[in-house]
Amino acid sequence: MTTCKGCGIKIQYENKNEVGYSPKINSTYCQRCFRIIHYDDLMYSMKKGIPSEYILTKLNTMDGLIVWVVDLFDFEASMIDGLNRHVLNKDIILVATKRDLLPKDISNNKITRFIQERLKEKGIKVKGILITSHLEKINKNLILDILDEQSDGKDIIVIGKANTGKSTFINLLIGNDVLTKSRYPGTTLDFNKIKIKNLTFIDTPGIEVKNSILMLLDDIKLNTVIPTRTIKPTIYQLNKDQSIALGGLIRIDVYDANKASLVAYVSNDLLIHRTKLSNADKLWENHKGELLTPVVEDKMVSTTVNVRYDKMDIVIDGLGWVCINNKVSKIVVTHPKQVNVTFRKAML
Ligand SMILES: Nc1nc2c(ncn2[C@@H]2O[C@H](COP(=O)(O)OP(=O)(O)OP(=O)(O)O)[C@@H](O)[C@H]2O)c(=O)[nH]1
Ligand SMILES: [Mg+2]
Repeated sequence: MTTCKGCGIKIQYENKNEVGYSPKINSTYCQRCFRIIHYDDLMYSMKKGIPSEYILTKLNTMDGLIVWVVDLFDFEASMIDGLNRHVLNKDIILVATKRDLLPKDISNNKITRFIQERLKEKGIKVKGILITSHLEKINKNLILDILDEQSDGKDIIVIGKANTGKSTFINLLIGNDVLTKSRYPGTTLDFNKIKIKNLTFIDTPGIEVKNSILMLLDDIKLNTVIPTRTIKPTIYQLNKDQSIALGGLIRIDVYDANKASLVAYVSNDLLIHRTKLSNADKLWENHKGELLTPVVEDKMVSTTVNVRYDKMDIVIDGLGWVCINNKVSKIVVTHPKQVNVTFRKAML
């Protein structure tokens, strides 16, 4: 059986419309990977990733070191509840990717402390944390040495939610884009073994992300919300009652602000509008889909919160987060029903 070098799927020559198709006998890549790599053409989008049961069941038949890849920009959506149990308590090294998207003036120590605290709250135990970025020159050999030591001769199984950067991370260690990566979730289709020096890595399909805004946006709209460069935080000073619109996707109403500050960490291609709360209903009624864009077709629901920390993040899976300090009495977040919103102690 030949499998595709890019995505791990079994190559087949019969059915054009099924995954794994290749028109050429003896190809090393399937047609879909070929088109993603050479033309940035996705052909068809798997979007959500593979159901987690398939991946976790298969994982349980394997032995090895788990490398768990987490996207620093989309951290909450990267979490996997009960991870230690799911991997039958194998050792886990956490690799936090996309460091380049976060502001440079924040130290890696601060990010590491945030991760440690969040993992503690989630009850997830890992043996080590590595912070990486595909844009920075990483010390490949150092990382390979660490993984060599930790894996103790066993396979290194790279897992995580869809689109967190698993295949990109392995490519960094290879020093070449052998594995297929793409900006859409659901790129890797099956377990895919690859040797780097004396180590055996296994790339795996991303575990499906169910409640992310990325699932609701078409490919064109995705380009507005997925950041491709370091985020420049957008800062607002708020007084009295104010409303902030993140495109036509999220509305944040702030009550009784008293020199409050609100900082948005979202793609700089996403338009943000601030208005007096008393004008907000009209703005949404008249301009949703025009001035307030992009929009998704989903029922909008509201959640009311009080600020529980000095600084609190309102995290929207797939979109980023907004940090607000406690100089407000109440916040109402209106968001698409299917999208997860988390309130956490500020990350940065
Ligand atoms: N800015 C930034 N983008 C990254 C980084 N690593 C990966 N990406 C981007 O994230 C997207 C997903 O990368 P992949 O390597 O395909 O992610 P994956 O986890 O293998 O995805 P699936 O196979 O779908 O589960 C691509 O657009 C990458 O270019 C990084 O360090 N920084
Ligand atoms: Mg992949």
